[in-house]
Amino acid sequence: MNLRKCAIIGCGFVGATTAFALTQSGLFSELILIDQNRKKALGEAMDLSHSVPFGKPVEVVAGDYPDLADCALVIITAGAGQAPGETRLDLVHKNVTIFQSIIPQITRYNQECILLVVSNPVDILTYVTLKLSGFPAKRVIGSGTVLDTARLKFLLGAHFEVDPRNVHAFMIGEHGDTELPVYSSANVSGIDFDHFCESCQRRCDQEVLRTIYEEVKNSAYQVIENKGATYYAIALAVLRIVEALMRDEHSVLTVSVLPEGHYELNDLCIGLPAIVGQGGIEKVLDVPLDADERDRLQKSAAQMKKVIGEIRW
Ligand code: 6V0
Repeated sequence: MNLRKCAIIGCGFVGATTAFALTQSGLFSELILIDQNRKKALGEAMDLSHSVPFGKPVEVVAGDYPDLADCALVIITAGAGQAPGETRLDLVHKNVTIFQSIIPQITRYNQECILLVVSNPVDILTYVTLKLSGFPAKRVIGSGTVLDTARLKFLLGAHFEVDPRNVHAFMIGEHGDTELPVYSSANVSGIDFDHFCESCQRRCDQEVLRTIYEEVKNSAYQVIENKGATYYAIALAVLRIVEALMRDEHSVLTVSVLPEGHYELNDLCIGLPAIVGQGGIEKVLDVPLDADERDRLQKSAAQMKKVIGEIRW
């Protein structure tokens, strides 16, 4: 396995922007781009290669599935995106069919890599990837609510007038309409919101927190309505997961994972805080939830189970 070699399958907005972020990162020496539209992969590989003299040394090539043989990491961003007004779950049948063609082609050449799923609906497609690949759960990861958590931190940081990196709060559950914020343990550098609000004298009641949550949940719809797709923030969310994996950082990220009884959940993939390192998922964390959060997580999981039940395998 070559730890300096990564592949991206799907070179649309998200795949190409992720490729750009990865070329800037210096994490890899070889980046393989695969797309069913070969010309798109070729064009992206050429454009990115021309940026190398300004950045970090990396060979970017348009490839095919045999090139995956020694890749340590395969990122999947192939598939239809949401059209304005479409939910992520509306994409399920189209993208499951695409994954049914992609996953066996990956596993034919590589049984040892980590699979990082970004395409939507990401929790369902992570589960589909787990089942179709037969890989151990720790090596099948979805981008989950990493992006949603960033949106939550951004909005809370803006409200509190504090660096969002000092806001500690998670979005968990489905990367979609049933996701939820974990406010019960949220804090700004160790200071819980109630105490922080006393000192900063800004209004921060349940109504404000609810509005911020609604804004997180509706962010993608708003961006898609305005510019047709979301890709910069997800590309850096993917880079963040990739850094945790390739640098063995043991970082806590809200990735889409297979819980094994955590929060009484089984046999689905869903966004939960987990420790991510070189082997993939090292541990799913049992972050304390209050009764309302527990209830909402169960409802989100029930929605995932319903969709999984409708998959045509
Ligand atoms: P896009 O720009 O339409 O790109 C999709 C690409 O996939 C195209 O280049 C296609 O040619 C290619 N493709 C389709 N089928 C195949 C196949 N069988 N094999 C290889 N390539 C194929 O979409 P965009 O890049 O905007 O979005 C890609 C996916 O990411 C969508 O499902 C989005 O919904 C999803 N996103 C996930 C996010 C997350 O947080 N997880 C965030 C944003 C988008």
